[in-house]
Amino acid sequence: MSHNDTFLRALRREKTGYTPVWLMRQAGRYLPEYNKTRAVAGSFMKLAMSPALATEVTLQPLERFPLDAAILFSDILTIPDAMGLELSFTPGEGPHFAHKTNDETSIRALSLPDMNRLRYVFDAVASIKKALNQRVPLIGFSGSPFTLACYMIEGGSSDGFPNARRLAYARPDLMTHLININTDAVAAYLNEQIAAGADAVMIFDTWGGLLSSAAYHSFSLDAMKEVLRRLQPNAAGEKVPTIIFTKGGGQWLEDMARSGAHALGLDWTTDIAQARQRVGHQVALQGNLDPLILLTDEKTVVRETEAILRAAGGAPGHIFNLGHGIVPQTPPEHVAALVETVHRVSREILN
Ligand code: 1CP
Repeated sequence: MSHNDTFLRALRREKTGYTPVWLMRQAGRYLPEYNKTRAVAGSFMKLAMSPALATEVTLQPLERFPLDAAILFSDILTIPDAMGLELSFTPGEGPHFAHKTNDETSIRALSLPDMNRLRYVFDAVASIKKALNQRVPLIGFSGSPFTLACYMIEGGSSDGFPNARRLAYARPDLMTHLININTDAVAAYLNEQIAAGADAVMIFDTWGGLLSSAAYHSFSLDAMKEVLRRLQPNAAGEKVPTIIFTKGGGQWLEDMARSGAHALGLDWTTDIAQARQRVGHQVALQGNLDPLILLTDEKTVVRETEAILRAAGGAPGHIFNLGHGIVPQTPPEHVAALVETVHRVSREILN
């Protein structure tokens, strides 16, 4: 149990004195101290593969802002890297795989990676937990089976992932094979993070919203459901709360609410008051400020943050977050104003 367990209580839709807040990509390039540590490490992967440095950067945003959760510093693409695709990141250019899996031969050659190749991630979880010393809960995470497949098929980042979408429609059998392997890998990976001490886990389905509704259900949501079904209790024998986030998934919230997840992450295009009406009180909701609002001015940040808190209303089960990751140009003072506003205004609304 953490000293500040507001985040975990909100995930379980219990009453809290204020709305907890954490931010997607809260450790990252908008923080000068992150850029410094990354330069010392030499590359993103060297940073992620060092449990000591990963711990250092995970804690950096918590030293600056009174955030209510920490998130493991790692990346979703560690799994395909461990499958042998050889991941690298060049500054400003995003992820790149030396090998792609975009045809029958390369996809059939894939198999579940040895979890020992991902030991550095589980060691980072254990190291961060120790350093946090129960201050706030630690979130573990993975990409969704479909979102991982997008990067594996394109070999890196892409505008719209056309090859992944074409494969899903042209060769549903091959796509299913790839998704099944990723489902096994994601479930094993999250279970290791839970065993190492993660207090909650989140599945990032960044690209599920690119699919047709039918393909979203068969290639993304069903695979996330299967992962959730396979999650094991933690060392204390407790079920760990879960969050699923499909960017662009606003039209499927009712189905996502029946997935078995404790909470749904919302991007900024969904009205959070309407989302609550649609899903009722089955799940907690996490979100959903447009990250670009952090590039405006303090007055606008405060006004828009308040608007989301009021739209979320006084019901238990809201975790404040951005609708997607913080952009690198974000001034840290605007993040400070956001966190202060969430805590101050939600105390008025909830009490
Ligand atoms: O505080 C945190 O949240 C840090 C941990 C974290 C997480 C949860 C990082 C560090 N990456 C992620 C998840 C992640 N990675 C996602 C899912 C969430 C999302 O949609 O943002 C995705 C799609 C990735 C893939 C990835 N890794 C990208 C995006 C590429 C694209 O297609 O647009 C990038 C730029 C990375 C590198 C990366 N990962 C994390 C950081 C801080 C960075 C910046 C890299 C650097 O320092 O060079």
